[in-house]
Amino acid sequence: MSTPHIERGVAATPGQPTQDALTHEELQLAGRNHSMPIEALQEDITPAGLHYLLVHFDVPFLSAESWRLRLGGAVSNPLELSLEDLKARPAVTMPVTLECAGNGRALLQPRPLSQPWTLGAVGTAEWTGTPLAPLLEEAGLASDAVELVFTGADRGIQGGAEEQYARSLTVAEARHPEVMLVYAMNGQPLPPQHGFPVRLLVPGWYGMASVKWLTSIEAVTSRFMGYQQAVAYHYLQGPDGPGLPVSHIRVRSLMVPPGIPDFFTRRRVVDAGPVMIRGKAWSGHGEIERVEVGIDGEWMPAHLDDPLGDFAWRSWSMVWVARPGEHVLRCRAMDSSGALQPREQVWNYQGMGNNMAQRVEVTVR
Ligand SMILES: Nc1nc2c(c(=O)[nH]1)N[C@H]1C(S)=C(S)[C@@H](COP(=O)(O)O)O[C@H]1N2
Ligand SMILES: [Mo]
Repeated sequence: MSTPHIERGVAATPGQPTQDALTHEELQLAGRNHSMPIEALQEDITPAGLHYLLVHFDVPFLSAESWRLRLGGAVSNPLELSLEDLKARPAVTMPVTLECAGNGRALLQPRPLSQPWTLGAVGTAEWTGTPLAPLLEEAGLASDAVELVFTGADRGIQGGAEEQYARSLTVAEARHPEVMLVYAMNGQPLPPQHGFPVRLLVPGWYGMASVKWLTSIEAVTSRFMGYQQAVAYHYLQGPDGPGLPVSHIRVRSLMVPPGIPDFFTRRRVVDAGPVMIRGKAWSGHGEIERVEVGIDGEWMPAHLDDPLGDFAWRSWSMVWVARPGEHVLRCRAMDSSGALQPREQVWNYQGMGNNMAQRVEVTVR
């Protein structure tokens, strides 16, 4: 692990690591973009209002009537679709866990300056929409098309570049059957902040791939180099890239902190005796195969419930007989690729893919 260069007492530069107190800029982002309250992990489906939220620029308020999706570029048959056109197509409803690639960023030392997530940048909604692959088929991708660029209606400046929010997928990635254009969340039209009227949903990938307020899909014949694709969302050791791109969600588990919280510190207080520890585990690299709970450093297997879906978190539980005193609870999951959550996180410059085993300090009385 390389030790990053830290500057103190200078104006905040996004992406720069810091050990200073939370900055005004981070507070501003934290107020706009909220976590899922961690106790909502007890629900299989996260109510829309409790689902985490991340908006880079401003929420665009779009009209369902005048909204159109253009599918063009390197295609033989460009399409222009209304919301009614999409709703008339075959519909699929699926529970999908979304997690922000920056989840856990604020726990890193030093802290990369950006949205300062602790652990709650995750949620699982039931999304309804229509699969993308048949639409690509209808549009007739040119034989030299290599990627599809998905562009949202929101615009802003990041890293000095003024752009619409846009991300790409390779043709092969975009053709996966689970990739959808979704127009409903938990049975209701998408709320404005979650992409009304239509967003892309890329199950198994970190959230940045699921472009909200989608207005255009363009087939391109060379790799897309937009900011959100080529600069942001990379595993880097310093400001100069390129580094590996962030894509699928790394295996992670979280528990509902037991007992009751202290208001200010959120430290937990639990009564002695049997305590049911529960939580969720998920991965974009395969099924969850094992969850372990660590009590003061001793790891024990948790019970796994049946999976909720191929791209949704899985419930787990374990009974802990709590004895009076101070305790540290942790949890970690392993997926079918063999990946296991680390006990300590390897630092990276943008604070991406932090899946360190959660730590919950508990006082048993
Ligand atoms: N158009 C657009 N799409 C976007 C974003 C955005 O700012 N603009 N944020 C992305 C990121 S980084 C994440 S983590 C998810 C968050 O989705 P949610 O707010 O519905 O939870 O949306 C992604 N799609
Ligand atoms: Mo994100």
